[in-house]
Amino acid sequence: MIEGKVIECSKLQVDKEKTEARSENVNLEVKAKEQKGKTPDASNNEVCSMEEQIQTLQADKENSKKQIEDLTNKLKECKEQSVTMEETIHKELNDQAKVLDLFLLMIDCFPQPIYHNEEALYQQGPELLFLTWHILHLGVECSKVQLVNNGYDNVVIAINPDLPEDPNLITKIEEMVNSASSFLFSATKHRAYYRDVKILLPITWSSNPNYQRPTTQSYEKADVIIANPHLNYGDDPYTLQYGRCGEKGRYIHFTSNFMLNDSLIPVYGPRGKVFVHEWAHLRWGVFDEYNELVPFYLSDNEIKTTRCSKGIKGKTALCTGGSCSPCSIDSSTGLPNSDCMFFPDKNQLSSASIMYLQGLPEVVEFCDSKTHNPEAPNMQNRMCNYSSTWDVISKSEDFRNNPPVNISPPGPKITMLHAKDRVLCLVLDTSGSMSSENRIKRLKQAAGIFLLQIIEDQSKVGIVTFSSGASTVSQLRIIDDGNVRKQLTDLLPMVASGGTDICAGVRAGFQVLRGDDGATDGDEIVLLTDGEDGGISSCFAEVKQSGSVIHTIALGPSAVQELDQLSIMTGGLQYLATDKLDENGLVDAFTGLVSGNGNMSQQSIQLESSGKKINNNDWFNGTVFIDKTIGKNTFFVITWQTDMPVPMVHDPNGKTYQIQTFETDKTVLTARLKIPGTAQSGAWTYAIQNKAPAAQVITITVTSRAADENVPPVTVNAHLSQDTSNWPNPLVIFAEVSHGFLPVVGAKVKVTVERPDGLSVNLELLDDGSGSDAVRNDGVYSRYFTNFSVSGRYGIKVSVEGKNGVARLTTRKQSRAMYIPGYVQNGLIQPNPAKPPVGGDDSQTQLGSFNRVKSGGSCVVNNVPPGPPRDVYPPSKIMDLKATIAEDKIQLRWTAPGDDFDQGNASRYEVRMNDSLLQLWDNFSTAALVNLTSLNPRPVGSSETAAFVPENTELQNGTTIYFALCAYDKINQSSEMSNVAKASVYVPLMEHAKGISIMAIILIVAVVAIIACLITGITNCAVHKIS
Ligand SMILES: [Ca+2]
Ligand SMILES: [Ca+2]
Repeated sequence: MIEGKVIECSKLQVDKEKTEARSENVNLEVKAKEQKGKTPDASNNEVCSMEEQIQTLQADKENSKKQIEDLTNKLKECKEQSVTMEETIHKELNDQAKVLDLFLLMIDCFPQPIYHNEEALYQQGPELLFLTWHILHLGVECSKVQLVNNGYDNVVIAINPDLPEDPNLITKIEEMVNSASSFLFSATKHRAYYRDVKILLPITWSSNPNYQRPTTQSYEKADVIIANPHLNYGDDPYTLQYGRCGEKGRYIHFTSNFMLNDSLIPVYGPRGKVFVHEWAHLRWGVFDEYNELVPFYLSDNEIKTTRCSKGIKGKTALCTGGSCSPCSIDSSTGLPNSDCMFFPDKNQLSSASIMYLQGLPEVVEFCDSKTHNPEAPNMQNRMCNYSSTWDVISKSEDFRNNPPVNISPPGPKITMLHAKDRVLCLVLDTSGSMSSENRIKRLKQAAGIFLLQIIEDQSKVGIVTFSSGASTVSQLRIIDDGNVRKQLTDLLPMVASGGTDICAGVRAGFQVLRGDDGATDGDEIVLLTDGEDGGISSCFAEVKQSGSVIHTIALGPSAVQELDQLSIMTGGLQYLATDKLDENGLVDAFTGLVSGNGNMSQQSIQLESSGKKINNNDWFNGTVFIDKTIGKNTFFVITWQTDMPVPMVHDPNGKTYQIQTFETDKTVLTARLKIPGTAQSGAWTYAIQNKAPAAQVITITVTSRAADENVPPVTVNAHLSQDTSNWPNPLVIFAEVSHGFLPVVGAKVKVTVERPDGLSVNLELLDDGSGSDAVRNDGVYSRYFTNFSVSGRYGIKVSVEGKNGVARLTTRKQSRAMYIPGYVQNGLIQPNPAKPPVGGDDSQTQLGSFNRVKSGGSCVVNNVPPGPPRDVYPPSKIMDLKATIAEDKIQLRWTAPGDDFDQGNASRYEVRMNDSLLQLWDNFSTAALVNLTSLNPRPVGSSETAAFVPENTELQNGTTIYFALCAYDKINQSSEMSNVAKASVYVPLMEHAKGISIMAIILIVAVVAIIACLITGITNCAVHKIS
């Protein structure tokens, strides 16, 4: 072991020493809990439902107060303990055994948010608790799907409004769900089936008395989307999955051609089986076991197909135009040349695996620990640490409380829901505190932008205000022309007084929402408050019953914390708007409130949102790029504090819009310019001069809509990994940048985190496949956030800038069902039609320069300890280690992690090697150490290289060495062990035959870093050829 090592760098989850040591602590804990008799209900493990439990607890104050107190006290105790422990650890660095024990105690304390089901975690054993540290940023968005008594409820399959009405599509979906349900039941070994599935039909389809109204379901939150991509890239079914192993994905996407065209069944397999393949990506966070970029690998100098299980038999061949020939071998690598494909036998003896070839008739199981192929250079091994898919699936939350049952599951109940236009009520706080910080006026500015620019045509909108009581300002009005928008804006409140009764406002809002059809199902409330209200939980039950969605906006630092529970329980958005005017948070909240119906051409898009304190006679200048995908309904809105500034806007052709072309409102302190027609694409500049005698904050907001209803605009979806959190759990900030369904890569994504202490933190989100970013170049940009100062609400704002020629479209490469090239039947290869070439190649669609700004919502973080921030975060796991052998040297490459996950600078590395992958994985700490003492870690995101001549290992033909490393931070906290990189020496056959000495020839070696490079999509990473 290395001197001074606190935390052993190894495969933490199966570390036996720790497991045993931890068990004792766990037992003590459990006993203590039993004595107290205050164990939280362990009946449901779904995080969402835990949150609901908390909500219920909060609602039922009598019973829950004590429980919450107990839990809080325990956490406090733990944290106090942990401070002491941390200090002790530093003192006792040399006593490794003691240190280990202390650390184990520490992890007892840390990763336990109150809402997490502690009892269930303890029962699962220590490794799970340890895992929670890493997986707590579970899931990308909280789907409402639940597995209860072995049945999945509330699975939503939504049809895109662009698809023409087609009853056959409904039939095909029903068939798919029915067959998937029984297949799922057998694949999960009698643990799960689909019980309740809802198909959400678009508003454009004709109505039917059998269709029901949606409640909290929407296209945007659906588990499965049926839609046609704007650019044709084929019909591969895929899951948008960007979490780590075991984390949920966002949605499954099927094209209508996939659903309707039966000629694709031989290619992907029966739809029900494909659905289960994708469901495993979505629900349990497992990955594909094939690899189109690395279809073959060498094992003991034999060519193997990248697959799971190894029991799948077939032939390799090169097939073109229906005729097949044997594959040639690349003499430099020993691997088949490109275009060589593996054709599975139609009939197999092996029944695994669904994540490899779900289409084969005999494949009905996931690879488990017996059938798993840990050698295969695939995503599953790389992302899930060489665990089998079934190992990951069987440990998922779903199956903690759903043991196998001996029943024959009933067929799924399938309900049709018919989407409708938005029905929405603004429920606005006018209590006395709203007069401070100019809030009431700012509310009128921001809500005005919502009513005039954001809310979609044909929506119905009402307005309610509340203070000590509630009053209805406007019943529902249909937004069918500019006049209604204007009239509603004029009704926005301007006076603030009285107390804060949020529930009175919500109830009055429900009353307004009933105005059209007597019901509140599927309707929306936008609830804004700045105040404390002890009675907020009194309407939680009513809210849950209402079937409506509540979006919350917390204005200022004092808004009641339980406010967020209303949005969490209804699946609404939650925003923080601080009083820092230059952040423009209140406007960002309102501009984020767009429809989730999937009709992108209707949606308003925010391009710019910024503010600045400008001195007398100084200028506020900037540039906004309007790209070709947008331009209709383009507005420039300017706000100020005291005196109207003088704005000017120049279009790309040099035309200038002067103050006279703005519509100004000196009472609400707003000037609005509407660009007629479709705004010219290109660079628009603005210049605003402060004419006030003193400095004032001036803000600018630019919004627009799609230029062409058939071309989706470039959009950003920004969100946090969690709705609520407990220190020290890190948050992960995500931004998906896309054009239709295609990822946009190469954009610059900046984020501002507003902290409750009033300070902001700026970060850049990255799409580089390191740190929190699971997949490189997938258009999903992310970063850890650990810079917590005090408990309270943290708000996120994301700005995306695309530069012409740098930002570009790409295709999705991950989490797809495999396109099967053909089958072997009776010894003969029967090829499927060749996969159609992917349309819309990267260069075809020029995006040009673009700007987007989007609020990423907010998250309440509790239990942040007082005092200066403590370092409890190790470097993030290195995911991209690659190894190559050149001559007699081995070269390693990876991306540097930070001191705290992906922030800062790690302090040292520990690199180890072994000739067995599994030995290295299982016993990292005892594997041979590579001496790299001279290597000082570079800043996070830098590329690191290390070259060395291995000691005691002769590099000869067939030699395979595996490498892994850990990074340590300044207080010696270790990252998880990296991916394992493989380097093999392959001597070209020709040279070998000539009898040339191995060490004498130039060995630029073969299969390298396979595991690491799957994601990069760079082919030269796969095979290094002799030059
Ligand atoms: Ca990414
Ligand atoms: Ca650290």
